[in-house]
Amino acid sequence: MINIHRLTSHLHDLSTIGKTKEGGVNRFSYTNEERLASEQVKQYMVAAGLTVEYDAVGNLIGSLEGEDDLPVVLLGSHIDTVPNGGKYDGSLGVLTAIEVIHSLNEKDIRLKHPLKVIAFKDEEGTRFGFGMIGSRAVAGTLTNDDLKRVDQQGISIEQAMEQYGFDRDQFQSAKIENVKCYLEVHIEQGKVLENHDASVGNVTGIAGPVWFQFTLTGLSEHAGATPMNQRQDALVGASLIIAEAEKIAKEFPTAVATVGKLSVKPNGVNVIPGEVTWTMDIRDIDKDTRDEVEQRIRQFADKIAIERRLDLKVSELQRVEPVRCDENIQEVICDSIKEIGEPVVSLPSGAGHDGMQFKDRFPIGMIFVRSKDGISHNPKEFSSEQDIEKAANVLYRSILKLDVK
Ligand code: HGY
Ligand code: MN
Ligand code: MN
Repeated sequence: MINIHRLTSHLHDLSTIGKTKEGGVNRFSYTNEERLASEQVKQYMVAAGLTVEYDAVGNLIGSLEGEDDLPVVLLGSHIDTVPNGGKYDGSLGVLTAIEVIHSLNEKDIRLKHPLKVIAFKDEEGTRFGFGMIGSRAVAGTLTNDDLKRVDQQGISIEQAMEQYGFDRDQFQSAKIENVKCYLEVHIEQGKVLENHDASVGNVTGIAGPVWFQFTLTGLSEHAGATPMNQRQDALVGASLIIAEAEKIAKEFPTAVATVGKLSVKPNGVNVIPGEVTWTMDIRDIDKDTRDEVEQRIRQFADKIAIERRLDLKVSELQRVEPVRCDENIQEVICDSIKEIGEPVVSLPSGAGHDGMQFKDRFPIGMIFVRSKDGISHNPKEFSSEQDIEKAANVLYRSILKLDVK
């Protein structure tokens, strides 16, 4: 079916762009590393027989005409990364989709539906703390306010777009109409497939993340001269809140709460921290559960702020609702997995993906590839060539099945 050697060589070559000394990858949106990576993927798309363009926000889009004038099937993922990320997260989905089309074209297999492969801009949200810019634009849900989000240097998304050569006033033209469905191959980033000794999986739904920034402000004072019972220590307050967030999340089987970033001011050994800022990522596959975890954490934070005479500010960075994958597409994926002689494992995704942005627009489906030890967002991220080949062939078969549905 597909040419696994071509696919794995593309994966390897792409992973060298933005490579870190720890063997990970740094590729953040609207940066030079990401531009180089996009241009490399563009070459793969052209070689596969796709007509390639950048849309108004910088999504890289490879298009293949269909035999008939039918709604378009969207494929893709992202090539931006988290800091020091792995080489499979996102990139595998983009390159696998390109490889499937390359193989279809090599076999002169013509599809009735047009296809588009998209490398979505900024799925991770690493630079602006606000992710899925590209898929929001394609869904038509990106707003002017969204473009005002800024990075740590104070550069806004719209400024970064302009610097990168995109006209921020055209961003609404990135919306894609008349779509049949969206399909994405992605690494699982967890241990479920490994625990089932399965190479590939059918995704039932995607947990929805809500991201907050908490800022606690107390009083910076002398660490030696200030008695313990007279302090307004912002870091002790933050620590109590963070520890409680973990306890609350643990009460629910599929809920997660993570503090990924934290900064202390003035950050001196002999100074009581006057201000602490941290992020909180809260998720669940069920919206009501996620809302309950969120409420309880925020109530506890309010309590700590009052008790310790601290000022608490909480700002929401992004809120993405959990989404179910389409039943028909799941059936197609499961049938394709059976056809290649693999066990069918269906599982939810704890990680977020671009497909969530299409929740109210068109049906989505996802194919997971086993992650070794469930590790991801880490240079140790790994999926085997055998598992990747199976997932690519499941995508190949699923596209053919959906083309006649
Ligand atoms: O945060 C996520 O779940 C994804 O990696 N963007
Ligand atoms: Mn990721
Ligand atoms: Mn990803």
